[in-house]
Amino acid sequence: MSSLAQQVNPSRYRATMLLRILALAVTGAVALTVSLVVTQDTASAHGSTINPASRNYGCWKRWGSDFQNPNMASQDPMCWQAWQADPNAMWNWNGLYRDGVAGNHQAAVPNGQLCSAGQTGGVRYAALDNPGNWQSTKVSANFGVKLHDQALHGADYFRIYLTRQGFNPLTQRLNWSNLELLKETGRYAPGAGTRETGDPVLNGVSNTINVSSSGRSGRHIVYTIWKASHSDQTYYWCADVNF
Ligand SMILES: [Cu+2]
Repeated sequence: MSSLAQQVNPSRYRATMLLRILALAVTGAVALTVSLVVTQDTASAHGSTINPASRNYGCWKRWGSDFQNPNMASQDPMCWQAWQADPNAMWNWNGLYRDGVAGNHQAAVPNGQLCSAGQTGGVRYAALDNPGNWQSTKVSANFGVKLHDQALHGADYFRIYLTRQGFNPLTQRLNWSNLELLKETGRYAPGAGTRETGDPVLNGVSNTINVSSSGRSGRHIVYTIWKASHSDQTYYWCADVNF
C-alpha cells in the first residue's frame, strides 16, 4: 500500500507542474513590472536647465522624437555625435548628477569633464564634454536661467557660472578656471516654483534665476550647479549661449 501511495498520480503531477510554471510566469511579470516602474521613475524625476537648455536636455528636446534622422548630423552636429556616443545621455537628460559630493564639486568633477559631471555613470554623458558647435541660446548681459525640478527636490542652493571672455566653447573643453561665479542662491523649498504646462515631461516646477554679466560677446557656456535638498545629490549642466 505504501508504495502505491507514493506513486505519482500523472494528472496531479501535470497540475503541479502547471502551477509551478504559472508561479514562475507571475514572478517574472512582477519582476518586469518592478524594473519598468524603476526605469520610469528614474526617467521622470530629477531635472535640468531648460532655458537656456542644457546640452543633454536640448538634444533630447530637439531630437528625442526623431533621433534617427540623418539630417541631425549636419543640422545639429554636436547633438548628433552625442546621440551616436550614447543615446541614454538624452533619454536620461534629467539624470546628470552625482551622489555624495558633500559640496566638494571641484574634487568630484575634474577639469575637462564639467559637462558630464565628471563622467558620472561611466561614459554615458562623456560626449557632452566635447567642444564644438552646440546649438546656443541668444542672451543679453542680463538674462534668466530657467531650471526644472521634476521631482520637487527643492534646493540647498543653485550656483550659476559663466565662462570668461576669451574662452571658446567651439574648441576648448571646460575647466573650472574658465568660469566666473555669477550667483549663488539661497534655499528653495521642495515644490517651490511654477508648474509647467506646455511639455508633459516637464511635470514638476520651474524656477528662473536672474543673473547679470558684463564684457561678454559671442559664444559662452552657462554652467549650473544644483544642490538638491532631498539627499546629497548634485546636478551639473552646461548650457550654450550666444551674446
Ligand atoms: Cu532626482
